[in-house]
Amino acid sequence: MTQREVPIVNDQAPTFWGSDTLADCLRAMKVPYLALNPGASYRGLHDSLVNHLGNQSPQMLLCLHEEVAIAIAQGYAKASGQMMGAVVHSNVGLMHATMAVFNAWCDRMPILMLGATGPWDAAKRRPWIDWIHTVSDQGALVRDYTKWDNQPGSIPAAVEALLRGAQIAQTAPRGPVYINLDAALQESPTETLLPIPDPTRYAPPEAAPPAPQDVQRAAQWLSGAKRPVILMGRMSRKTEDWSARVALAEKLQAQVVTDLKNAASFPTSHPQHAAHPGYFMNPEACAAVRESDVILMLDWVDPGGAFKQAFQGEVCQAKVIHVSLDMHIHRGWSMDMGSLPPSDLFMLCEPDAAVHSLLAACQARPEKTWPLKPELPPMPESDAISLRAIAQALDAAAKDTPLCVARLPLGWHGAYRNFAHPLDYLGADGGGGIGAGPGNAIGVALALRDANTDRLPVALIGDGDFLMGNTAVWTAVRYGIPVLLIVCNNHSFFNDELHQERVAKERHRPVENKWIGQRMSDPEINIAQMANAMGATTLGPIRSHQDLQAALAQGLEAVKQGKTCVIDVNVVPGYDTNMSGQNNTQSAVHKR
Ligand SMILES: Cc1ncc(C[n+]2csc(CCOP(=O)(O)OP(=O)(O)O)c2C)c(N)n1
Ligand SMILES: [Mg+2]
Repeated sequence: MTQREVPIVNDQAPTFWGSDTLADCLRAMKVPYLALNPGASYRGLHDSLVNHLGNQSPQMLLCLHEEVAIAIAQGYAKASGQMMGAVVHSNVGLMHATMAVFNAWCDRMPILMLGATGPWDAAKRRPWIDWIHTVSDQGALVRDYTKWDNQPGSIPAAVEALLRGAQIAQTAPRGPVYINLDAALQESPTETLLPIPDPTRYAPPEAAPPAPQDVQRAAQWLSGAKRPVILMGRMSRKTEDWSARVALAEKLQAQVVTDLKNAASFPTSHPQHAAHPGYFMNPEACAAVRESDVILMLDWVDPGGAFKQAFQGEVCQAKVIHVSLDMHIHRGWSMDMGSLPPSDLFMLCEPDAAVHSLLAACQARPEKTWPLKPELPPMPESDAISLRAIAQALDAAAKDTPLCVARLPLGWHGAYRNFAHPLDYLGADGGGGIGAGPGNAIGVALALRDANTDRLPVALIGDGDFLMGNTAVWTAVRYGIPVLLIVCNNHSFFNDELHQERVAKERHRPVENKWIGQRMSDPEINIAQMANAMGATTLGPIRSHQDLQAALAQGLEAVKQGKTCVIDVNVVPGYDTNMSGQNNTQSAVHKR
């Protein structure tokens, strides 16, 4: 037996502890990692992970903030489609975690989140600290944005909770679950370890196929349509699903709309891809929807919002086929379900399952020619670096090396870069909670590292996003996770300068004041130094095009060598895209 399998035992002490069985269960369930920040409430489990399991399968990933731990788990699921775990300490760790839990919830990403409370048995509480870290109904802190939570009362019940939690989290619509392990339970001595049931018997169900009569009806409408359009929202990372989506769109000669909130789902350079993807629908996307006679909506985020943008208050006359399981997760607290769409046929199934069935059932429509997407105007000559300049320089630096873009900054325009593979782009944070970028990117990079691909993970991150979640860099360095973070540093929470500008104009107040309370200057923050202090390879601040080109080449090379690299690039404040969600009837390509 290796040292890992042998607990270090003291003859006077019982051989095992309640948390040893929980650790065994996590191993049997093949939870690969537990991203965590420590705390006494789960010192029992912590000990079992280290001394009973040897910190392997699952391996702990120490994080410097709970929000980062959850963001890493979210990123891991985004790239791999697989679930990992996280552990957060009592009420305080859970409170830190909440923003990231909400992001994962809105992003429909599975996470097995464990937590603990001080002893529920008040007689066992240490003075003061166990009292302030024990709350009634701790799960209530996250209940409105987790799929399930539980506080098991015994070790067998905790084993069942882990198996059930994993099953629920990984069943669509997916999402985080929270299991609160009483400290006293973890620390209860036991003579023998409990046998763990075979986890494969508690696996999540296979995606159910859509009802055949629904498929027939949808296929009839789509095959007979004059101008079908497909809105592709939350789709899988599987290449066979990607190919089926392309085949369906081509068979139907349908226009396709995608967005930047979600991961890549269709080749953006395909002639049928109707509009450059954005966080909001741009005029071309709206036109494709407005002019169509049959709309196939595949788990689109805020489906009713798409109609509002496209029809501007008019009633949609097209037949609408809505494919989504998302209503199963809609509850009263959060409005992340978006606006209610009309649907003439509602297929309650996973969108990719519908795509495969529809591909088989639809008739081919005659080939059409497609209008070209509007091109961006030529990039203005300027010494200052724009997001667009970074996009071009990254293209040039990467050449034929496949990248996985784990994150894009808010001002990104969909025309800057094409996506041709499910791993080319992995979507946004889900809940619009700034600070997720670094953690998400490092979770993505961890999944790619373990998948042994030669695809290099790259994230383009706003400086505000980076500064809120930057300590994820240390975790990446600590665990040898190769990733390139390009910080698009406009020294501002610039998105909100635009909001202040809008308000000032509306109120006839000085627009020049829009930066106050938004800019991170005086003193300027040296992001490269921050990342450097955490052990990353760093470049920057980059202030010229020439240095940018060299830095990106160097950064990609560093990632190939297995390094965590952070490049601080000074960019001019300004967006090529409309990020307010308002006035979207005007061209999305407007001047800075
Ligand atoms: C947790 C959280 N706090 C505040 C906001 C409001 N907010 C939205 S965008 C943004 C600015 C983000 O800054 P940065 O990442 O630098 O991108 P930039 O706006 O400069 O393009 C802020 C503060 C938010 N969405 N989430
Ligand atoms: Mg910024």
